[in-house]
Amino acid sequence: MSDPQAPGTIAPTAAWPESLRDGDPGGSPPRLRHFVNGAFTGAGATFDKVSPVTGRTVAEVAEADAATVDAAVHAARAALRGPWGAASVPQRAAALRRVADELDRRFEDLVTAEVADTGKSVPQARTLDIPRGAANFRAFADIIAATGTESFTTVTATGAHALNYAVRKPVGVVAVVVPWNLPLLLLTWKVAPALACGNAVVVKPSEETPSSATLLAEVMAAAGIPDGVFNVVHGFGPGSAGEHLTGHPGVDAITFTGETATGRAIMRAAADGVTAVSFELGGKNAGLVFADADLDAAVAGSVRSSFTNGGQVCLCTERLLVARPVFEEFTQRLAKGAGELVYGWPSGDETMTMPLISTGHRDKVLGYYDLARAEGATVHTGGGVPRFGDARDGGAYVQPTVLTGLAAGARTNTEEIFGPVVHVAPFDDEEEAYALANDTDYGLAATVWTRDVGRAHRAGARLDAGLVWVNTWFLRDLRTPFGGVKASGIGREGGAHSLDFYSELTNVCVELT
Ligand code: NAD
Ligand code: 6OD
Repeated sequence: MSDPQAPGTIAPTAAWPESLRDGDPGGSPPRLRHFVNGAFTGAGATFDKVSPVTGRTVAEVAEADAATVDAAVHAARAALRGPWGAASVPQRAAALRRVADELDRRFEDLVTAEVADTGKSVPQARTLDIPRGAANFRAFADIIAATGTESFTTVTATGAHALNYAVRKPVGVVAVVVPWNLPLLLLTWKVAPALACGNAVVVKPSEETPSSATLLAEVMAAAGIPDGVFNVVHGFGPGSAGEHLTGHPGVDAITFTGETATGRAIMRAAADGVTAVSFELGGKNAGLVFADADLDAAVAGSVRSSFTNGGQVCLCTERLLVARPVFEEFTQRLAKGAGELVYGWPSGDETMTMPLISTGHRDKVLGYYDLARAEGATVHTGGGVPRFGDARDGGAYVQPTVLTGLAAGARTNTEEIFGPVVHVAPFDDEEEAYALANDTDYGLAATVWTRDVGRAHRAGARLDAGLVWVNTWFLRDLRTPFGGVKASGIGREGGAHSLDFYSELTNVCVELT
């Protein structure tokens, strides 16, 4: 019997929109191009994007050289001198809503593109990833329309009387550099507020996930966003599009999501131009399970927080700290839950896990599985590579893995792995739980499972993290501050915090007497 989820049915070339195939409907891999000043362009060097599911080539992608990046930055600058630069807040909010509507219209194309690039399941792409594209644009249309600026009536000791008020202006040309784990979600999370504030953007998607950004360019054009306001350059980081863009003197601000080490490199590049940066970086997030927790919810929530998207979410829990009285039962049930995650093909309705983004990343994660054993860990489930006996054996899968027995300072317990792996350790009291959770260079997110309402609030105050979820995980309100402390980031985005990064405030002081 033929498998309805066999590679042929998930291979993108048959299903991808014509525009991604560079006029070749014959089924050869699509050629993805840059989008500069309202037109697709891309002669010159290319690289292959391969499927994490099968290892087969899914797209040939243009790689931007310095001249292409320069053209994109200049197109963005020119767009700011055109109608976009003169657009009012209601006009920009309306433009964002048109983009959201167009994203809804292209919803299934975007699902196809995202699944082809990442190997994530179609159900996850439909429910988690792709809806956030339109949601990000609608949220920032609402936020910019509803946000005023501060004003003060000033009376000085000498009797001067003045009105002070702030005018919000775009920063200018914003470079948007994003990773591969939630490609459209993370890209639009930055592009939407940047455009809401009247900027023009040059985006550099990850070399691993070029497709949804390319489709977003089509969406922008269809929504009537003027040429040059949204530009896409494809390529790698060092010595390629990423470095050309973040080191370009015409860039006024850089917003970046990715590894902490990359953040350091971009910060150095930004120093010359004293360019503003907003960084959403790595994590080694803790989950705290107290003895009074609803254990069913804590186990199910921890399976979700550690293994969603193959553990490739910056917010994923890699360190679980569990009250000693429930430690054994919790660990056993967590390992059972992890072992029961269904691999499937991405198009399968029941599929709950996914490959890692590449065989290179798989090898890094497997290296940590080996290191954990060498550091003395007990492996409760996983620890290796699943075998399928079909085309997925050419992909980048690893088994969801639950570990115990590591010292708090072990490398496996301190370095971000970014895969489906979690270490579980016991604690004896609340103080010890906070101390262990905070004993990390990172500080992005923490999750707390407790029925004690006082402890829920104490945890929020005591945990060194930008986000603390209590009895839930990755529940988002786009108006709230999002970002990390310590090595997990610089600044906050979300709601008014995004507006503060993507705009400049000029204070105007008018003498009234
Ligand atoms: P990465 O840092 O390797 O790459 C991110 C982007 O930066 C890519 O587009 C890449 O091409 C580009 N890049 C790489 N080197 C560059 C350089 N020197 N100059 C300019 N651009 C460069 O990260 P990744 O592997 O794509 O993503 C995984 C990482 O992202 C993890 O560390 C994860 O925690 C982090 N992340 C953080 C958040 C957050 O909100 N804090 C969200 C998602 C992912
Ligand atoms: O939900 C968001 O807005 C967001 N920035 C999520 C980041 C997830 C990291 O992988």
